[in-house]
Amino acid sequence: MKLYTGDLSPYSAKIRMQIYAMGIEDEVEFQHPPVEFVLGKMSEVSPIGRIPVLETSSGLIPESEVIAEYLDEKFPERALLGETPDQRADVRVISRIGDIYLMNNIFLALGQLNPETRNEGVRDLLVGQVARGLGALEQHLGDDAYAAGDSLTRADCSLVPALWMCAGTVPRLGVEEPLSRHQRVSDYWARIQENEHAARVIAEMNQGLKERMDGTERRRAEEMIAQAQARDGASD
Ligand SMILES: N[C@@H](CCC(=O)N[C@@H](CS)C(=O)NCC(=O)O)C(=O)O
Repeated sequence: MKLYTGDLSPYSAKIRMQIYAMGIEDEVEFQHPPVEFVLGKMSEVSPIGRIPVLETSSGLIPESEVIAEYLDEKFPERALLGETPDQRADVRVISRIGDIYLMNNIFLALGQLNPETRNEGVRDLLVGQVARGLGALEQHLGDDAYAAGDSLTRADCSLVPALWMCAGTVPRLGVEEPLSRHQRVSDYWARIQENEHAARVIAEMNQGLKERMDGTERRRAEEMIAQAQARDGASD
């Protein structure tokens, strides 16, 4: 299998963390997304047009949560969904908080990062939704070492990139860092960063952010486009 993934992509980081924690790195090859992604034409490859995408022998699977379920079903002895129906429900709820109420709203707010062009109404609406999601998470987290019990589950894989964005991206919108208002969430965030798989994807996202800021990502994209044009030219 191949996973189309980007270091900076939090939804991809969620799947990479699951793969690391399941110990199935030998089963999945990581690849930069194809040139269509760079050209804003990823929907020509995968209709939803976003990463991560998992390529299997039968085709392409988009959507991180669907990929996560697929990997758990493919390697059931290593699944990270929890032991009982109640624990699995808990894992799913926390994962949805990470994906839908935190990451999705922060993604929508990315267009408001530039203070020169920022629409504060849009920013406040979305940051308000993130605050509401964190309030819900505060009530769902316990004092266990991990998000849904005493072992690592997919809830942690979704929360790590989501909280990384809350801690690092939200303040770049010109608002206060939102985690510190929630004691359990803050304590969890401090704890989970000590986990080896969490630390690994956090380092990868930080590297991806550095490469975006210092132009490395843009140069890589330009090279991919030039190579694709050369290939197209050669096949004419
Ligand atoms: N719901 C999707 C969201 C994926 C997503 O938004 N991916 C971002 C990168 S982290 C992306 O591909 N953005 C490109 C775009 O929006 O065109 C999932 O869970 O996989």
